[in-house]
Amino acid sequence: IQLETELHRALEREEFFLVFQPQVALTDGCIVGLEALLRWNHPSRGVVPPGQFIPLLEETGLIIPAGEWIIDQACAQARTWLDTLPGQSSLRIAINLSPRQFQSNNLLEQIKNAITRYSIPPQQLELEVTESLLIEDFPGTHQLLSQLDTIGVRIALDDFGTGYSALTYLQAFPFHAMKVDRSFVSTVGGSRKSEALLKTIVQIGKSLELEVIAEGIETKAQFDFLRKHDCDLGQGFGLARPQPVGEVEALLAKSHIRT
Ligand code: G
Ligand code: G
Ligand code: NA
Ligand code: MN
Repeated sequence: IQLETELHRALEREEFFLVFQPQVALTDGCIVGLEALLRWNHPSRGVVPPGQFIPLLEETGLIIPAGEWIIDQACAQARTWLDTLPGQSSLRIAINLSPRQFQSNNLLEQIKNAITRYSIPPQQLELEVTESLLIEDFPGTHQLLSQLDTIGVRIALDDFGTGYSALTYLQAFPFHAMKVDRSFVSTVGGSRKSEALLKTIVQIGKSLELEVIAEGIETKAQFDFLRKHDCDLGQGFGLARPQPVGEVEALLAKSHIRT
């Protein structure tokens, strides 16, 4: 209850901030994109991890105004980087969207407004959605995702493999990318069967002409395995942790990142 009252105030008191985790091309280690991740700087508890407050934002409906702030903030930051960092003109920004935000009636407007306000090339904005969204409301969701596809933004299926993973979703919705859940990545070096499964998931994505992003890369063995098996991009603590803005700039200044 306490936390809920404080969450209401967090937005107006500007206690939320974004950190960014690099998405790296496995072929050459270049940073292709940055995933924005929400943090809450609580006045007495310090930085609260999202697992502790995103569910509460969703239950209270506060994820709608907070989500609008995240979209605006991430695009504003992208504009700053596009303007100030030489050689980063094709940098992408990824934003997580909760299923609740799709029920807000003006998600499409929010995205259009942000890309217009900050002149973000639409193909440089990626929206991450989870399977739970697809399960909830098929017709409305499909239409909205198609409208987003039409304006040119990219859509990624996040945490692939953790939910029901109906493979039909992959071709029924206009996805540009598949994010392989880190539970599969963590099996590298384990059983032959689990490695075969990871390899097969990557192949499914590739054969559907999706960009495949592996999440949760922590070791060189995982990086090498995924690269060998044709995965496009990687993300994980072994490459770079989610970082505040200033540190991202230092990372972008380096030519490439490897495990
Ligand atoms: O950053 P971290 O790994 O602690 O995030 C934990 C969870 O919170 C993840 O499932 C992540 O997708 C979610 N999350 C982080 N930032 C955002 C955000 O801006 N919006 C939404 N909807 N979820 C987020
Ligand atoms: O649900 P989503 O995929 O958006 O969650 C992203 C979350 O995963 C972030 O909170 C981020 O902190 C976390 N994360 C990113 N890289 C790694 C990693 O290598 N290992 C683990 N355990 N978590 C990671
Ligand atoms: Na995500
Ligand atoms: Mn994920």
